[in-house]
Amino acid sequence: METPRVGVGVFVVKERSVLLGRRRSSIGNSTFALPGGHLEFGESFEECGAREVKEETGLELEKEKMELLTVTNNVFRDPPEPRHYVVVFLRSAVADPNQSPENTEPEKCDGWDWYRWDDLPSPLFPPLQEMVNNGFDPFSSE
Ligand code: 8DG
Ligand code: MG
Repeated sequence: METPRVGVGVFVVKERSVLLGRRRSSIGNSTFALPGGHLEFGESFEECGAREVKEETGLELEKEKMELLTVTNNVFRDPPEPRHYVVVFLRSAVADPNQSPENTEPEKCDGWDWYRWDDLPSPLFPPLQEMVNNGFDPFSSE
């Protein structure tokens, strides 16, 4: 029996834009999602978020300024891989605003780019689309 897992997603922000990439994955293939991944044993949410962003994009985050935004409970029922994730969302700026994202895991992503929050690409990863539909705004606490 599968058990729920913990995911961490990071809103890497720059002015009014967030970093998104098209997933290559059995879950949400070809949809635009945040960088992120699975919490490893012993990690803090912030350590996990910074590690995943570094692994997936090469970007260094401003670690001391990472903020906890929200938590969602996501059940992906579709075969071949039904999954249940509790996902913790963080927000962070990049340490060096001149550093550009790189597609360091091209088998997992088509490439990263900045998208304005009021002009997001389509299709979004369904759990991200649902957050948008619910009125979630990663900039509202600024
Ligand atoms: P890892 O093996 O490198 O640890 O993980 P990954 O392969 O990078 O995992 P992931 O699929 O990117 O993220 C884990 C789960 O988090 C994902 O399957 C579903 C959940 N998740 C959401 N929303 C988002 C999102 O916007 N981005 C990412 N990356 N994951 C998300 O519910
Ligand atoms: Mg990932």
